[in-house]
Amino acid sequence: MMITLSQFIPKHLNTHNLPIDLGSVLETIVAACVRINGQVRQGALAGILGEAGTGNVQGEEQKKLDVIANRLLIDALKTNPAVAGLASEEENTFVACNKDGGYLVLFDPLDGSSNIDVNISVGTIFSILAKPEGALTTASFLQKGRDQAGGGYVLYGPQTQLVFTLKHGVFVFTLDEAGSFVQTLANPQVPEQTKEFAVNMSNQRHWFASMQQYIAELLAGDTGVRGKNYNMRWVASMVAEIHRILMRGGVFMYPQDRRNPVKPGKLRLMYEANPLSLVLEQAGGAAGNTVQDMLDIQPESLHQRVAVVMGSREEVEYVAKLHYE
Ligand code: P6P
Repeated sequence: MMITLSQFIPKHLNTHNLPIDLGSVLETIVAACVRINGQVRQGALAGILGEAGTGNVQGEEQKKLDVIANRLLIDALKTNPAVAGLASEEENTFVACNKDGGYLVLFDPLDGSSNIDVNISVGTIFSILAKPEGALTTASFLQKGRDQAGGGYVLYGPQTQLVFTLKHGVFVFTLDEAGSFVQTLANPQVPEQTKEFAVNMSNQRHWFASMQQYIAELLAGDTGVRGKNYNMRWVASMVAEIHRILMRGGVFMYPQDRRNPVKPGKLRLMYEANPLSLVLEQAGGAAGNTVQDMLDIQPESLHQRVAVVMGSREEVEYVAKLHYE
């Protein structure tokens, strides 16, 4: 008998003595994602493909669906009294919601949006933090990834799937034809070893030496020091890559680039790397920026970027060792 999300949440909260409001915040995020799913799957039929004609704080061209997804999440979260504030990849500053709320929500409303117009999987990534005592400021959001109350994503792929953790395991739900998320997997575990890596090889000449060495060893396969052949994937949609890794192992990297040494990486710490790292660690995987565990990084700004290596523990630790030597 399949259990729906609305049946699962109260049982999970009760089993692990988690606050009711935490479950309520998760349900609000998920309800907005069901609406985003409806928009994503209409695509051209709703005239919502292509550029919005606006840019975001990242200096990126916004897609129409980026703007739609962002608005759906903000409008939904503002209606939940448990949400004190939110931060979005698409918003320059945080957005105050309900002054008595106990939680903060950070999100990338539509990750991988460069893939939207070519019908490749995209996703929503979310992070839930407890709101610290006192006035709501940007500093309220700058909490280490290990202190998240929860995190996860919705993948708009061949199936629409919700994956999340409230720090007591990872759970996978699939959206059914009636628009309900039904649990389809409990506690997936990331295989410790892998033969599959994901990186954008076109940047290879711009990486630092230790990353170039690591990838060269993978490419050498069974003729090199690693002694086995590797396969490669690159979807250019982080949610899709991380979901594949959660399901069958692998390692995903977006390394620092020598073209801009002051920029630590492309991906964002607070609403991409941290929630996905929490899911992977809860599933036995690992995540870091090649120098320290991702979840131990002390954030300094809302939109800060970070180098990313995440997935099967053996590979993440191997990369870190190369960077120390
Ligand atoms: P590139 C999408 O824009 C994203 O933020 C991640 O989802 C994805 O892994 C990465 O950037 C793709 O970057 O440089 O290959 O386009």
